[in-house]
Amino acid sequence: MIVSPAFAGKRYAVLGLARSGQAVVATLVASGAHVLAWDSRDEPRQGLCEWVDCGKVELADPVAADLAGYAGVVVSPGIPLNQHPIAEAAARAGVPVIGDIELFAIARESLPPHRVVGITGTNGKSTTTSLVHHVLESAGVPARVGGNIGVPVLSTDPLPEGGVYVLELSSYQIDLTRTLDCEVAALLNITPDHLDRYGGFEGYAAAKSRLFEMQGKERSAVFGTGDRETRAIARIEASRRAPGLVRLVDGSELAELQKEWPSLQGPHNLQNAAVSVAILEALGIRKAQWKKALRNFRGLPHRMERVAEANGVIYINDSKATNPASAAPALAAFPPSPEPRVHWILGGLPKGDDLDECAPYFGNIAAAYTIGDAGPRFAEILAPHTRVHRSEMMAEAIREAMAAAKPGDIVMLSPACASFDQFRDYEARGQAFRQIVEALLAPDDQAGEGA
Ligand code: UMA
Ligand code: ADP
Repeated sequence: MIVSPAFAGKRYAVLGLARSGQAVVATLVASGAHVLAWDSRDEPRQGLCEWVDCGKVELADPVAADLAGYAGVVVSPGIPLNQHPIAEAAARAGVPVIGDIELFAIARESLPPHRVVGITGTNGKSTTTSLVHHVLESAGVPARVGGNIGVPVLSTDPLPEGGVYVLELSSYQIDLTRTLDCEVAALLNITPDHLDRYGGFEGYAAAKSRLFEMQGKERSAVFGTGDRETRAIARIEASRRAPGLVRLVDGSELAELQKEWPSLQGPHNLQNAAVSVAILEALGIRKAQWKKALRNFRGLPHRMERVAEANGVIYINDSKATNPASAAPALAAFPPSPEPRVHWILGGLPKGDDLDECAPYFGNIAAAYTIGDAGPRFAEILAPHTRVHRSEMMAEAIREAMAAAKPGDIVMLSPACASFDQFRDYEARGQAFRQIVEALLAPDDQAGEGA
């Protein structure tokens, strides 16, 4: 856990006691701060004493408290500040509203000398964050991941001198951060997302650009080139920094190498790899070091994860592709050779009524297997283009795909939908895919009978 004398004796209110809020309370208490904490749900309030010395925490709603004299109100990223009364209560008392990443920025001064990489974007953040981390570790540089990837940064153990914190930052987290001066900051892409929190696309893009505005002008910045908004932010940043500190990468210089990276296939992963390499070079990692490490990167679960290979057929779990825009690059990754070879399992709780983003790659599909609520609509869209099996359930879809696939084919779950109609979340859906594939491939098909 990260602690800092910078918080000692100060007062903080903490709103939201899930993963990031718990790490915030633990850090502040261990650093000697006075903490007022709250969550709108009973459960996290009642469970407080299980993870912190609750004698040192006052439980009360900061919206109703007198916040005069507080050093900050620390809000969880999932709390919608555009609607929540805490914003006004804090403004009335003249207290800044911040998040866990800002506390980390404040604590940096008392940590051993280190560097911070901040990675944001609409898609590809987790992959890029873990790839940068993997290469740093392979090169012998002490490194940690933290932030939106699911590891609250304050819960990580401080790195020794020379370490690098690799932070995945959502726009919500950036909104709550004021002074994080990343040695290297990166923006992969911006496409419409989370618009309910920003009153429109412009507000969302502006939130992302603040990561770069917080950097000193001697710092490095890396940008993808795939969309207009990202390029516009890159231009502004290039105009205020010395030449060479801002890099725009389109991946073309790495395209030849991509075939050597089994876990980084598809055009989206070329973007993620290119941004990662530019970040690593800004940190002083040499080509010989990153080239080797990219080959043995294993990828993250549920993102084009190769879960099995049998009889010349590859099984891929891309359960994290929860909308057509993120399923499209997965389809694009497997062009015909010479026949179409993707057996595409898709469906779930739909986010829209079409598959327009995937349409350019319909020619890559050998057959489609539809499941869940979106099944009937997707079957209707795909029927003119390919053979469609209305499988309804995941196990049936896999069974049918396995029977149809020939050596050289790909059986891929890339659902283009949320999972909540049939599964707890995208992770449970990916897990189910893997388990069913493994069971059906088991030598005497134990699962085939009775299971
Ligand atoms: N709460 C209140 N009052 C409210 C609303 C919520 O008290 O009015 C409480 C809830 O009861 C709950 C807590 O606030 O206990 C929720 O906090 P949270 O949603 O921020 O959850 P955390 O577990 O702290 O997770 C957060 C990030 N969550 C979000 O941004 C929504 C996690 O990103 C992140 O991994 C984690 O901190 C560690 O840094 C998740 C995410 O979904 C993966 N991110 C979005 C995305 O990727 O699209 C941005
Ligand atoms: P994030 O953390 O930003 O949600 P992930 O790395 O977890 O991103 O990838 C989530 C999904 O988004 C993947 O399954 C993939 O289909 C898609 N994806 C990944 N990288 C990109 C990218 N650079 N551009 C577009 N889509 C991407």
